[in-house]
Amino acid sequence: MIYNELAAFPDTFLWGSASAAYQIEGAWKEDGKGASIWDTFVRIPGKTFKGTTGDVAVDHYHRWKEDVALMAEMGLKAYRFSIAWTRLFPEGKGEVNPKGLAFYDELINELLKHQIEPIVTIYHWDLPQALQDEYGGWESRRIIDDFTHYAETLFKAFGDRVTYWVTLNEQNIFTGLGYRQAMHPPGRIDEKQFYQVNHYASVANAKAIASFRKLVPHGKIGPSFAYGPVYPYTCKPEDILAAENAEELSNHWWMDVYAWGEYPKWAWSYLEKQGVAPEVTEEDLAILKSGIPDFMGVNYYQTSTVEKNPLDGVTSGKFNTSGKKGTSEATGTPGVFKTAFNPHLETTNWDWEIDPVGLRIGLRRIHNRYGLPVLISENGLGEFDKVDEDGRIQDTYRIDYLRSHIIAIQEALSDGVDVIGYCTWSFTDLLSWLNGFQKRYGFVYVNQHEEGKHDLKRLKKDSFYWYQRVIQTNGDTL
Ligand code: BGP
Repeated sequence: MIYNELAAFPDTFLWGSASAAYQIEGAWKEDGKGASIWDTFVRIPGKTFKGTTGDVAVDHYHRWKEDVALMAEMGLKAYRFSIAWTRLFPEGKGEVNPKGLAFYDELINELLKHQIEPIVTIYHWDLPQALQDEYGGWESRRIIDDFTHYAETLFKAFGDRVTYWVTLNEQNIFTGLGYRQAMHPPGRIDEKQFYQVNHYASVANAKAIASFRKLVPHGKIGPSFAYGPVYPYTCKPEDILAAENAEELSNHWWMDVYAWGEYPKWAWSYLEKQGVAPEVTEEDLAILKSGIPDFMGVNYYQTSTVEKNPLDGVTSGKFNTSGKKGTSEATGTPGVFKTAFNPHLETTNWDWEIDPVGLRIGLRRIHNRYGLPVLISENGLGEFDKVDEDGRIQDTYRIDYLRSHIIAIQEALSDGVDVIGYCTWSFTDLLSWLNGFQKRYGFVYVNQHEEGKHDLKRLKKDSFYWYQRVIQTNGDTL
């Protein structure tokens, strides 16, 4: 804190919450929906926690009215959700499935009826399996036109009512886990492919934005980037350099391309020497420059602390997907950086560092480097929740987490950063991709577990009432 008084939240501030289609909808084969790469992947034994799937998820497809009623009761100003590409185009392209379109049309109208601003995510990882089978999905340049066509269909259908749009959710994560760690579909480890896939995704992102300008001239659009601001472990120059390397390779590699249509220089030359830089055409570069976003969407969960990594050092380490503290391992790129445990930060049971100051730092870095407004499109705490005998869920730890992050946003606003909204992750509990239903994020508890049958009942947690008050007072009462 460096001020006597913090800036107030603007009246237009979007107090929101977020979700993603695969994690909430269920109804995976209903009303003409096609299979996505996640529908396929979760069926491979050993890929998800206790083999959980999104076949039912939290059944939002059938309970969306009840869920929107809860949002209205809370007074939510904005709700970010994603559209399942496979509901609109079961095979990824071709004729639109009218039932898929109708589902989202009704959802959007219901939100607007309650003065809840819809924030539509176009792609939250559930690529049509048909496109993966036909040409390798993101591995082929052909994805650019199919993605743009899918996005244009949405712009034409909903652009009259939806102002805020998110193009790709966490491009860095779905490509990293999909092509570097083999933890997400399509489950590969191939560094060269990883960078090529990213390039096509960046071009698709820019092309969709360029088209948005024509189809929804008054709308606002941007990607959601999973930003983990990097700290050096010590003030040793070698560690500072490692942190610079990590910031450039893990963050600027995406954000520079979004905001400027350019790859960062050192990272490019390093990757070229490693023989893994993507193949890029002149036309691609022009498209990248033609699709600059209105805001940087940021999904913030934690910072990352790094140190020098020798040439024969650490590569990829284990992730904690069990909720047993202390089971994750350091990861790194030999000669470039490796992650280190930050002794100044508490962690969650999944070893995610809790660092609200890191959010302020990240917001300032984006503001200073790119001059773009920021939409915080995700932030939240995944924990085990317990339902008391009287049906109460006392998630004080979640309230503490969210409160400290909201204060950090207010500090960033006071620093001059233009933050347009805050979407917590998540509104209801939902399926965590690799951690099943036990890792909960919602304001609304959903009785759904990995084993046995459950009634999917919705219960308001203590945090529900807390956030309701935050919204009512526009952030005055935290
Ligand atoms: C982000 C994703 C979300 C969500 C969240 C929490 O990376 O955009 O879809 O899942 O992280 O992650 P997890 O479920 O792994 O705890």
